[in-house]
Amino acid sequence: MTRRQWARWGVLVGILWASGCNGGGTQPPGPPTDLVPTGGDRQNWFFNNPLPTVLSVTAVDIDGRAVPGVIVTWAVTSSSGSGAVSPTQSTTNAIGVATTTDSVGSSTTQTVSATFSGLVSPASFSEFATTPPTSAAVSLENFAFNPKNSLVQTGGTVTWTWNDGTAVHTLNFNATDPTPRPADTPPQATGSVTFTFTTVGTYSFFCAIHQAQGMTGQPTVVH
Ligand SMILES: [Cu+2]
Repeated sequence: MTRRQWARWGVLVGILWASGCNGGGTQPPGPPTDLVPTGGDRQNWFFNNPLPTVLSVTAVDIDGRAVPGVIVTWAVTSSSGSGAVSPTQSTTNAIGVATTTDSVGSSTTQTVSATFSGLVSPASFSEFATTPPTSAAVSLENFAFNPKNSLVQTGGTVTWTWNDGTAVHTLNFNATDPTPRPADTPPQATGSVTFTFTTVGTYSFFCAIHQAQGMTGQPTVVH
């Protein structure tokens, strides 16, 4: 809505109020007076990668009620090398929430602001980036993958090592995972597999024998 439409809306609310027709909790919200960060602040992630959680704000009126239809403008406010937000404008939904995706750039700290026309103090987000690891090791032991989750950059390697005595396990990848990915192994009690990941994404692997008991894991590959 434009500011003029908001003003008109305010007048309408005023008329309803004056006529004694205020519906308490069911009363529509007034014009927005603030943006409250409601998701995605203070993430720790990796240089030149999109953050895993989208940034979100909730527009509220003077009484703290969520306001739909507010056009929110997003901007990276830290210096060059700090990545980008997309889209740079989004509109609050039925529950007053607007979102954007955010990629951190080559700076260790990134700040992002969210505002609407006339807002005195924009909402502010701080995000942090480091270099992703180039290798990770996963041990098959005690009928589990340890650690369950690992992360490497593209061109990085993950090594799985069988360390569970005489117990046999397999390493299988989900058929819908990105490619290339490691080939499935037969059941075995010893050995290791090392794979160099070249495709960004989230993969999921499992032991075909003990999957139902939770013997699963997840490597994430980032830029
Ligand atoms: Cu197993």
